[in-house]
Amino acid sequence: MFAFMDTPPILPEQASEFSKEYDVLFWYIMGVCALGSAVVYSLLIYCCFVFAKKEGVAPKRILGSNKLEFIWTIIPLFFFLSFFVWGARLYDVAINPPPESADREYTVVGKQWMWKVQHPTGHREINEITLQEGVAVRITGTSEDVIHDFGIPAFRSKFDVVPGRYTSAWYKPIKVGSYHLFCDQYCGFAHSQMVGKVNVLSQEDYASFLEGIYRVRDGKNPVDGSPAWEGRKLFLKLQCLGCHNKESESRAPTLEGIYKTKRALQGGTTVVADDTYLRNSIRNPMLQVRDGWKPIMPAYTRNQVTEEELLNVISYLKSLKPGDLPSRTEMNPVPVGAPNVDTSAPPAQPSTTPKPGGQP
Ligand code: HEC
Ligand SMILES: [Cu+2]
Repeated sequence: MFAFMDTPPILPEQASEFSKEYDVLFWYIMGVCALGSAVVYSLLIYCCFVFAKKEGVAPKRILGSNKLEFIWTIIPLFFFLSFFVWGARLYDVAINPPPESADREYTVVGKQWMWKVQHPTGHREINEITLQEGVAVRITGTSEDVIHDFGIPAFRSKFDVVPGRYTSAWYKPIKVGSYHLFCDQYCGFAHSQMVGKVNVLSQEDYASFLEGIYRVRDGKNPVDGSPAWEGRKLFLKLQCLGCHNKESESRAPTLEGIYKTKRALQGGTTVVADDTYLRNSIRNPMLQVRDGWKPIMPAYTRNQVTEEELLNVISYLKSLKPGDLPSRTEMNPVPVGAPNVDTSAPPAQPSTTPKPGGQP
């Protein structure tokens, strides 16, 4: 209908059926508003000149015009009502999933600061949602903590996920590709990192995705889902890096190559850094304080790190070889799943002071 609607710099790609209808309304409202302003401002400028004060000429007395009043009420009213009727009709489309999507319901749980997605087939994803081209799906969401908003600009869709409630939307992707997923509701410290990817795959690729053969990752942002990788994310999120980093040899041990080595403790004893030692070092750092270090490390309780997460952190610590520990400037991790992000070049951000106790 309007070819210019596809222009990428103005609007995101149209990747769902709904986005096409939505954009027509968007441009209609834009057009009417632009035209309306053009008329108002031209009249304003016109009147400035035509009715300007003239020497020796007494102005004519004007006592209003019902005809004019009528015209400038009815015409805008017509346009405003057209916005309303059209908008309401589209809203109706947006909130009522088509019947064919009935048995394809995805669930999504928002949490500070990630998206957990589950497919109707049971597949789980974090900060990613993989869909099949041309297949309509429903999505139901809720939140574990605060209000988040599951927003996909390319689908022209967003809906709040609210703790204690289920909300939903539906999509019918029409274009294979990778699109942005955002949290569209400010939700705290790392809100800006609560982003991800929407992968729309062809039928064939989607089938191999379900079988686990298809690699959705593009290699640039290796969200490989391994425990060590998940642990690395936690290590950054929990701000362990504030003390344990490449640069701070004086503040806390670097932890590189720590696994299975002998650790000298205060009091003259020595222990081998096995899994239990690593676990205790995090849950209860006072238990075994390293010789020569101040006991300043805060204990991380279950509220801060669940047992599951702790296992991941420990896998990460075990994987650390000399030179592996991120530098302080990586305090703000690269958003997981962010499209086109090169993780090999972390953004140079000013380092922040760590908050003992982990999460802000
Ligand atoms: C406030 C600074 C600080 C923070 C934050 C901190 N640590 Fe520590 N950490 C220390 C210090 C100091 C030591 C050495 C003293 C001790 O053993 O308690 C230490 C010791 C350790 C050890 C034992 C090191 C060894 O050489 O045997 C491990 C493992 C460890 N920390 C992991 C973590 C993890 C994982 C986090 C994040 C969840 C974390 N630390 C957060 C300061 C910190
Ligand atoms: Cu959020």
